[in-house]
Amino acid sequence: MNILLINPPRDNEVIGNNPIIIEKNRGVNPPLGILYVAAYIEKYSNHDISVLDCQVENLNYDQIKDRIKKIHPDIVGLTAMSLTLLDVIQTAKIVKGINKNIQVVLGGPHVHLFPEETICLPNIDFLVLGEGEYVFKELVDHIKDTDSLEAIKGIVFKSEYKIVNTGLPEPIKHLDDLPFPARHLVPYKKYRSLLTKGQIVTTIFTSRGCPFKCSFCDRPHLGKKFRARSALNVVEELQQCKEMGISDFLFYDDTFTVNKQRVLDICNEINNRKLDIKWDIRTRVDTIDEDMIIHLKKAGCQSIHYGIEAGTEKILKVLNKGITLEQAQTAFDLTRKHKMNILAYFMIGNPDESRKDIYTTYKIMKKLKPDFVHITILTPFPGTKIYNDGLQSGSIKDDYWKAFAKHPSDNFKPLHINTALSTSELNQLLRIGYKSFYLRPFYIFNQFLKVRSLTELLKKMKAGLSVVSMK
Ligand code: B12
Ligand code: SF4
Repeated sequence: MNILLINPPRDNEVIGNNPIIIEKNRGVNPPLGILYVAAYIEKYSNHDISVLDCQVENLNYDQIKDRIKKIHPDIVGLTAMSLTLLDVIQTAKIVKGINKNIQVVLGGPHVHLFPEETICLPNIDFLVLGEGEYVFKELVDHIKDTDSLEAIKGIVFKSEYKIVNTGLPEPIKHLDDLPFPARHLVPYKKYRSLLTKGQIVTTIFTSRGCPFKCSFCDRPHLGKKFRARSALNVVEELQQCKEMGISDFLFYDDTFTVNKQRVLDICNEINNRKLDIKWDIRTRVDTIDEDMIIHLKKAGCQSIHYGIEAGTEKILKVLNKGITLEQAQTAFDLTRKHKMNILAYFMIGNPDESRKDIYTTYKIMKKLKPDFVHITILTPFPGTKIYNDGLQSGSIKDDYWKAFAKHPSDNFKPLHINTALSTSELNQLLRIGYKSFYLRPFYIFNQFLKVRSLTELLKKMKAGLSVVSMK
């Protein structure tokens, strides 16, 4: 079989409740999910596999059509998130327009949340639920043998007049068994990030699943159980990337520091191999300590991204964040003490949040002294506790995500959930938050003192201008 996996473009991405400037200025990261699936197929089957990342190649739909025609696939796999569904559907339509016998398979978080709705959309033949590596290989091995499909756990398809859903697959137990993402199948030198200083960047996942229960968050497809790769396996992947010319890494684990010993082992192994890499991590203020920070710093970790979300204990409780502002202050002080950058995430428009609460959050945000902040208006995602509670209590009138999954339309706009403030008030408060943080003379002065290159200066100026011009 000739298999093509596609990361669709972002032309019709549904924009949440945030100014486009925030959503679009993210840089382009490798589509790790399909690169994992591709690596597995490449290593454990005789099928031909290629990957098309329409985002990094900046392809329009005509160009995508030409590329698919050239590759001549028998099977096309697409990765689907709820907000990217329109581009997924458009790409599937192009595939079937080229040849209706090409089998279209969808995977990713959206299909996991809405299997029945998604399989009924036009031009879709199969869904793969949960983690795709094992299940997709099983599916492509047996795709022509329709009688054996029902025995494959983790797929959804239409059979005569019924929908067959074979149920969720078991989470992959030993992540070390998986081959590293097939970065060589995409133009990996093109991935750059706003957060690194203009170098080639890649993302890496060293664990799957987050054990915490924040009410606004759902990573439906990777499960709640924290499953980690061994330190040696992680550093092997870093070394492989280094040999490909990649030295900058975004560790995209939901919470990198769940297991302290593993963090220390990864850091020590990076140092033992003298890898000389730059990286950053995402974690929580209650799963980190000074020992870890010292090790991280020594191993080249440059910045830590912390989700704080709110500056009042009241809203932290509503969000079930499970952290205190005291823990936040301690973690930030320690991170700063060891001269690492801090990016802090905040949200406004949370349930039960008043204007006064938001101003308190902004006060705390400045008191914590992160280097950068990322503020968004809370979008209740499908599958989250906040969304489900809203539906149950009636504060969310209709299940609008389900309706969108059934009939995706380009005028869909997910609603915010705060009843005290209107959308325009929240937008105005968001601008106030950004400007009050980034446009402080002291802050600007400090940032310019830290500039080390012209590229960095230009990036900072561009970022600054986008804050000034936020409408
Ligand atoms: C890194 C990341 C990004 C990166 C890179 C995205 C990318 N192309 O990979 C950036 C920053 C660009 C990004 C952007 C967005 N992201 Co994002 N992102 C993530 C994050 C943190 C990790 C993704 C990842 O690499 N996972 C690791 C791999 C191994 O898992 P995976 O990608 O899910 O893939 C596995 C399975 O899903 C499946 N699979 C996936 N695709 C396919 C395809 C086929 C054919 C098959 C068979 C299987 C399969 O197999 C894979 C291997 O097991 C997740 C959270 C999370 N923990 O997963 C959010 C997440 C996926 N993002 C999310 C969202 C909403 C977005 C945005 C829409 C954000 C926005 N606008 O606010 C944009 C959309 C950008 C776009 N148009 O592509 C949501 C999706 C929720 C949903 N219901 O769909 C998540 C779950 C975060 C959340 N809110 O909880 N994101
Ligand atoms: S917000 Fe972060 S810590 Fe909370 S459940 Fe989601 S990934 Fe885990």
